[in-house]
Amino acid sequence: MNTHTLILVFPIFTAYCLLLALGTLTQQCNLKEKPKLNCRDRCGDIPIPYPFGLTENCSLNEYFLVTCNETTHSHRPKAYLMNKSIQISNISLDGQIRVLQYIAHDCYAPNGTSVSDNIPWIDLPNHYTINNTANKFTIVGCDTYGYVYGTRGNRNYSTGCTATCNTKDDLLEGSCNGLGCCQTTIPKEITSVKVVSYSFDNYTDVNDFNNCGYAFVVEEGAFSFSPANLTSLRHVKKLPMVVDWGIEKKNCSEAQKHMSSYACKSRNSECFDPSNGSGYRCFCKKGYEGNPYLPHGCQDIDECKDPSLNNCKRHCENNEGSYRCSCPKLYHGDGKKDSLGCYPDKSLELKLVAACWAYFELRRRKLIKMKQTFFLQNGGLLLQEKLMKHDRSSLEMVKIFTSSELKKATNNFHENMIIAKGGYGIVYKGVLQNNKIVAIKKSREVDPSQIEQFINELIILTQVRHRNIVCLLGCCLETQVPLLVYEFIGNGTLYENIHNKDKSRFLSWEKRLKIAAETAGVLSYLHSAASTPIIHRDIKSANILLDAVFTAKVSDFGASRLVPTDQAQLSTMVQGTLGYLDPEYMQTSQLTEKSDVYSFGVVLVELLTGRKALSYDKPEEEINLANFFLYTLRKDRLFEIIEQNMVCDETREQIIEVSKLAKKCLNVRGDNRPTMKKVAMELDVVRLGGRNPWTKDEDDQEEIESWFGEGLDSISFSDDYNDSVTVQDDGMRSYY
Ligand SMILES: *[C@@H]1O[C@H](CO)[C@@H](O)[C@H](O)[C@H]1NC(C)=O
Ligand SMILES: *[C@@H]1O[C@H](CO)[C@@H](O)[C@H](O)[C@H]1NC(C)=O
Ligand SMILES: *[C@@H]1O[C@H](CO)[C@@H](O)[C@H](O)[C@H]1NC(C)=O
Ligand SMILES: *[C@@H]1O[C@H](CO)[C@@H](O)[C@H](O)[C@H]1NC(C)=O
Ligand SMILES: *[C@@H]1O[C@H](CO)[C@@H](O)[C@H](O)[C@H]1NC(C)=O
Ligand SMILES: *[C@@H]1O[C@H](CO)[C@@H](O)[C@H](O)[C@H]1NC(C)=O
Ligand SMILES: *[C@@H]1O[C@H](CO)[C@@H](O)[C@H](O)[C@H]1NC(C)=O
Ligand SMILES: *[C@@H]1O[C@H](CO)[C@@H](O)[C@H](O)[C@H]1NC(C)=O
Ligand SMILES: *[C@@H]1O[C@H](CO)[C@@H](O)[C@H](O)[C@H]1NC(C)=O
Ligand SMILES: *[C@@H]1O[C@H](CO)[C@@H](O)[C@H](O)[C@H]1NC(C)=O
Ligand SMILES: *[C@@H]1O[C@H](CO)[C@@H](O)[C@H](O)[C@H]1NC(C)=O
Ligand SMILES: CC(=O)N[C@H]1CO[C@H](CO)[C@@H](O)[C@@H]1O
Repeated sequence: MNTHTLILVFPIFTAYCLLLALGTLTQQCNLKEKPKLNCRDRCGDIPIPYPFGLTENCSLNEYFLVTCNETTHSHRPKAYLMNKSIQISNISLDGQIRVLQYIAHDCYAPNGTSVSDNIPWIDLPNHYTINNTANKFTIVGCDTYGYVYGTRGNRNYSTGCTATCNTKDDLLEGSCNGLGCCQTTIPKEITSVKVVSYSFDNYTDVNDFNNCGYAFVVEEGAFSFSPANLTSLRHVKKLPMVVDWGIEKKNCSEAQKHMSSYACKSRNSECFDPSNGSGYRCFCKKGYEGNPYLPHGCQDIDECKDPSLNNCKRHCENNEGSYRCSCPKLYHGDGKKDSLGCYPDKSLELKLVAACWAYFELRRRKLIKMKQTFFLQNGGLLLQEKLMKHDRSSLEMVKIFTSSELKKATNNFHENMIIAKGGYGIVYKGVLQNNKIVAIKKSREVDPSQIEQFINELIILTQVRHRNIVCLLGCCLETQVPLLVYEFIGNGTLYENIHNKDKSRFLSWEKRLKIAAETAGVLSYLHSAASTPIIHRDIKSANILLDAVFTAKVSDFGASRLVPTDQAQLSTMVQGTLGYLDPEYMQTSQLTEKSDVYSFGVVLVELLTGRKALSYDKPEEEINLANFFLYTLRKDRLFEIIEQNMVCDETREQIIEVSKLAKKCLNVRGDNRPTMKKVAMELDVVRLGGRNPWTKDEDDQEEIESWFGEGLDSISFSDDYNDSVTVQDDGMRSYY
């Protein structure tokens, strides 16, 4: 694109980007429906949604009038339906209320005379019926039977059950089928109930542990029988019962004939035909939520905000009443999770969007002088340059956070929020506004080389997504030092989990094997599957994070390098961590993916032995774990250094296999080390319990000579490993 075209297209970009910005603005200005003007919408802590109301002008009609009694000082305010004595504990717009109803009790003195009893009843107003599936008639007692009487229209119904027991030992917690407790369903669509409890023998036989019987209609799930209830119910006055409500005793088609009185006021509401007894109800249409009884009550649901409401893979566009899956600008496909998804689409558009973005960066820098300095200092240009070079819409995946957002999340980078400190910087725990917990990495100093590492990590992590790689959520470049925002991995580093005695107890051999296999898998992926091979360069237990189920998550790509596909080797400044560092790379500075294999070998040994890669408190020959491990292998003393609590008959074979594999990874010559792909495959084979088909013939021959204290030159190697590998390896070669 030459400068000419740029000048032409920029105004168009401006308009385009402004439109995008406006789009998000209108979405944010979501008008929330308020209750009717000047109407209170609660009674104490009970919400009172329209059509219910606390005054006549606030409720749809007298049937939805709620009386709030706030005069009792010692108790919370109580809500009553109309001006009757029906107490309400909850109102649901789905057409139900919860009513607190008295329970019947019937109590006797030890000599068999009645002490107290009551027969409560409830008579519901029009448009209310007792729900027959959500409630159960219940009897509690050991010498007890009882009835529930109900009326529907002018018909009477009654049903009942019997609860007895001889000793308290007969009773079962949570069981209500005749022993001390019985339950039965109630007739449907009744509008009034009366409950009565009777006794067979005035509790004379069971008086030592039970002298009362109880009867009540209760919401199923609100009462679970416990033997203690034989006495404790004496002090309970009311229990909840579910009551259905509707608007008028009409069906929908009838109600719609009189629009002025039709209660489904919201444009996006639907009428629901009545069940007998209660009237019709209103619901918000699919894709909307809110109060269908208010003119603007049903509001569009933003399905894109909640991943469980949409099935989009990446890009979700909300619209009135529904949503649409699409692909970001540089992708094609339908964006749905289960079908095509999105595929990268390298086209001219990519360059246009990149240019648009660059243009806005330029503008922003003109406007905000402070942030500009930081942005530049923090590698903003470098980022732009790399993003453009890598021809990917990496921007899609990375959110640009504002500095204030992250300041808030970390309580202004408070000390208490620090979860890790290292040479690279400080990692804080942060809580974003949506309560999502994140880890925020902050460079220690304004050191250009460190900042470059940050940008490097940013670039790399935008190129790869993998379940075993810590997920980068975004970055912030407008602070003095750049900040990277990651998903929060809760269970610490592998290093802590191995070397902290309290934690290592939980790290069984099985889990260690899983972690090893997952780490190998992801390294194999980075080396081969990713579009441009990536060498991590700093594999160590401290860079492998674990989540609550011990899933490995490789992190810290600050030192990583993208290897151009036409170059298998890359000459770089030697970087890494002592103890894990590939000795060959240390000598030659030739970076290949085999350096990661060596470092991974050290991690394997760490998992096997529970020892640190370098332990200066040990005798000299044991300081370097890799060397010491190879030494013990040679002396056939492997099990002397294996973490003891892991060794048993079932694991012994696997431990030997993994040790052999570690030995191969630690080969001083990179060429003789297996590829990460092969390591991953072998670990999988070990995990699945099978014998590895390509290792069985080479055990006896010692392929690695000791090299401590000696120069590399004086060592000879056998190449038998390579012979057995080439066939398996063909698939890999094609990537390079
Ligand atoms: C109800 O509204 C009418 C007219 O708006 C008003 O005259 C009346 O006082 C109101 N009643 C109550 C109880 O607020
Ligand atoms: C509120 O409740 C108290 C105690 O239950 C009762 O004495 C009082 O009369 C009630 N007030 C109203 C307005 O119903
Ligand atoms: C409420 O009580 C008043 C008088 O106390 C009565 O006139 C009115 O009819 C009652 N309303 C209902 C719906 O029962
Ligand atoms: C009231 O009902 C709503 C909707 O059914 C429910 O979410 C809420 O937890 C209930 N509140 C109480 C106090 O039972
Ligand atoms: C039974 O006991 C109650 C109180 O325990 C007493 O008031 C009543 O008189 C007694 N009745 C008889 C018949 O003993
Ligand atoms: C049970 O009590 C009732 C009322 O107190 C009394 O009439 C009846 O005789 C008593 N029956 C027995 C078996 O004690
Ligand atoms: C009774 O309650 C259940 C559960 O809440 C509900 O699914 C059902 O529709 C209700 N019955 C009526 C007639 O409203
Ligand atoms: C229903 O019971 C009530 C009293 O509980 C009684 O007055 C009425 O006559 C009964 N109706 C029928 C149809 O039996
Ligand atoms: C029944 O007993 C259990 C256990 O003591 C208690 O938690 C529960 O609240 C009781 N139920 C009622 C309704 O009193
Ligand atoms: C609604 O009710 C009217 C009268 O009760 C009846 O004629 C009509 O068929 C009903 N419509 C439906 C859809 O049930
Ligand atoms: C309403 O009642 C009538 C007559 O009792 C019955 O035929 C009909 O099925 C009932 N409708 C519903 C929705 O229960
Ligand atoms: C720090 C932390 O979250 N530790 C947890 C690691 O995982 C084990 C097992 O799931 C938990 O018991 C620890 O609390």
